[in-house]
Amino acid sequence: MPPTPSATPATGPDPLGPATTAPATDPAGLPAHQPAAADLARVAARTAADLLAGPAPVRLGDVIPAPERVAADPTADFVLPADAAVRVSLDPAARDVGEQLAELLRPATGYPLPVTDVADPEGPLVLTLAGPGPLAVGVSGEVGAVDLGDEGYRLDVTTDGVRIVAVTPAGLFHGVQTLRQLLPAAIDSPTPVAERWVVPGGLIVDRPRFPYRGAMLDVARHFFGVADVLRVIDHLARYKLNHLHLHLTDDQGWRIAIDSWPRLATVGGSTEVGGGPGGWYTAADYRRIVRYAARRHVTVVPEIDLPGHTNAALVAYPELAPGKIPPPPYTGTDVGFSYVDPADERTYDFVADVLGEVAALTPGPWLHIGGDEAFKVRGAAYTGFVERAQRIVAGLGKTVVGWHQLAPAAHLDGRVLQWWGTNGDDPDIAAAVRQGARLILSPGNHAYFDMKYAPDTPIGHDWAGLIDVRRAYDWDPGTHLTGVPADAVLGVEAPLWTESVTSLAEIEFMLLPRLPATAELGWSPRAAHDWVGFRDRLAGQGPRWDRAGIAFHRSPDVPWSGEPAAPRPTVPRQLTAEVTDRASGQVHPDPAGAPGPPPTTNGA
Ligand code: TNX
Repeated sequence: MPPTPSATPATGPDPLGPATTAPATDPAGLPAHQPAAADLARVAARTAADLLAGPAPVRLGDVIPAPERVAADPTADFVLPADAAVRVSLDPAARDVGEQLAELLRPATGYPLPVTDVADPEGPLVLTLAGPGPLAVGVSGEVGAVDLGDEGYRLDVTTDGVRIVAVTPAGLFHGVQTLRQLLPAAIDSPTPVAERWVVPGGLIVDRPRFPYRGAMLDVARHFFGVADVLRVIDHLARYKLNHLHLHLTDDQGWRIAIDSWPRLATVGGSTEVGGGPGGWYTAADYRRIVRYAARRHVTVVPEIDLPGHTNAALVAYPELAPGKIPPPPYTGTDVGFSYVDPADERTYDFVADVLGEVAALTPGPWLHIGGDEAFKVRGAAYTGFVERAQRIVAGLGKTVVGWHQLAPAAHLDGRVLQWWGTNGDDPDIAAAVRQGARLILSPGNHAYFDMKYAPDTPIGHDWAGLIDVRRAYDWDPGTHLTGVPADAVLGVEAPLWTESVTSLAEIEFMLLPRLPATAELGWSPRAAHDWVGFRDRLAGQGPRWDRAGIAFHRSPDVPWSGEPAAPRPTVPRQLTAEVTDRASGQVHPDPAGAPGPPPTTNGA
């Protein structure tokens, strides 16, 4: 029951101001005189406000990824007032997080939300950078000290306001994403909504399980413009994913301008799967992506796939091809047929020039050199090539990342292998880890979001199986690989290959709702793993995506509630290409029966 106006505590300030006349009451409590019209209006307004009151619609723990510790206090809910300011520590990066909080809240609330670094610890929204070291916390009666580390945060909600404390701006940013999910779903509306902006009371202390949490977008099979990539970064940031891996080159297209080898982009970039026009990023485009990501505390990991998956480069520069024979452009979906000539020194000039330019454009520490499915470069020719490429990367001051096929090449300090197998019993990987390799886990049968959800979902492959939301969620990066201890696992990544994905709506359909599963595996403590709880929290994201106009798949294994508040975004077209079953090497005609690529000659 909402409280009646007379139940308002006498001690608290009346938000509607004092009444103009204090009405006398008779012994039965009825007004002794006819109230003035102004008084009636005041009571009506007050009653309406109180009717809108009530418990917060979101519970403090209803967050993805699940926070490490949550102590709800239902007596401490906070309602954001229209005149709130965002107060931040005197630090440019912290201030920018405050600006981003205001930018997130302004459209739906319509509130001005000025951002200031004038201190007022009592203010309604306060973001504070604390010094490093353990922070005293008391959650659920348990008192202790927690080291928030590079990305952790503490979020306190009391009736007076919301306070987020972190050691780094990244931690503040993650706290802001939590706050966003604690507000009613209408906060994702792009236009003002009449809503009581209530945040559930209590305390959250949170930090990630793994330092690397990411997604990959293949911009080579189909090209996606800068705006699409920025929108994907938004989705990552919302769920505290902190790496965007861009698969920039493949047989069907070369997507980044390289000054010293200009035809890579102008010639190699002009094709894509299915014969479309392709495209490529200029250095300015790429910098824009990197900057946008960095503001959201997301690091870009560029991949130049070598020595295989290079047909587009060979079309542009036949001198790199074996026998210097120019290949025709390729717009199908086969793999494993192309390679740069590992026996020619010119190839290493190319590798050094390309990796040098990409490294110079990339502030993050990683440089991904691919290494997968180079079926025609075998044995010593392959390991010799990889070892030289690894040394080039190290010489540029970057850390090598490569697909797990790199494992047989000699170990290089710090190198990271990205595992995409489907069987966690892989002795080569266990051996590489014993030599010091760290792993990013992208199990094909759990994290490959180019796999279909179900036989009848319109786009995607199924060579690694069908991946519904539960399958995306039900695995443990800490124990997934035999002989690989959790501390060798740098983190998780969900790759989205785009042979069958042609638009932003299709990217979103494939990523959502599975991407939050990867995010939770990478961030939340294992003890928080719980399918039913996750499924129910995930259902709460649906109305947010609807409000934001995001085209997600309404997976039947999630209890989505209600109908969207805004018209649903376009659903993906029916698949128009054939789907290659990589495990069997078979090509399956798509149900729609459209002409497809040539048959696969090599299984993975
Ligand atoms: C395997 S995983 C590939 C890609 C394909 C993908 C399709 C990996 C490193 N290589 O070339 O696009 O399967 O699922």
